[in-house]
Amino acid sequence: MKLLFLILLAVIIMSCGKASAEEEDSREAAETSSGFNTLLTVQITGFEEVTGFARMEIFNSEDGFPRDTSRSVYSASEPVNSDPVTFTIESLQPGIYAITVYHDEDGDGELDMSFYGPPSEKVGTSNDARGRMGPPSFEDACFTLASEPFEMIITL
Ligand SMILES: [Ca+2]
Repeated sequence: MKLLFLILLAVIIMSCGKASAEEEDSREAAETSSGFNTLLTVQITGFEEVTGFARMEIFNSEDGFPRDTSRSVYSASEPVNSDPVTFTIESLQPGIYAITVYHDEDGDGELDMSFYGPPSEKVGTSNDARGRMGPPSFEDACFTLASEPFEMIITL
């Protein structure tokens, strides 16, 4: 039973990575042909205080995920006026993505880190993936954006 689970897990992880490589090709093809985008709606919930900003970064590979914002393919901020905060993204083509969000409570535009390492502001990741001794991996956080509108909820 445990073995079956491990095999299933391996297949899931492999399919995510494999699809990522294939998606790279199809995305390039899409860019040169249709330029077709898929509507992605992301709701962020779990704010402790209704203050500051929710900041989002979307990556299309493990390169730079989750903290190197210069490697992300999409960035957005919304003021936190309520819980949840909703992001509507219309500029992404079908592909494999992973999302990171954080609650920039003090509004300084940066994820504050505590003295001993981990973030002192709340963070969240697509699939609600959590790292054990650090940030979650792209493989755990990635999802497929197909041609149908897609909705996701991320809990901080
Ligand atoms: Ca901050």
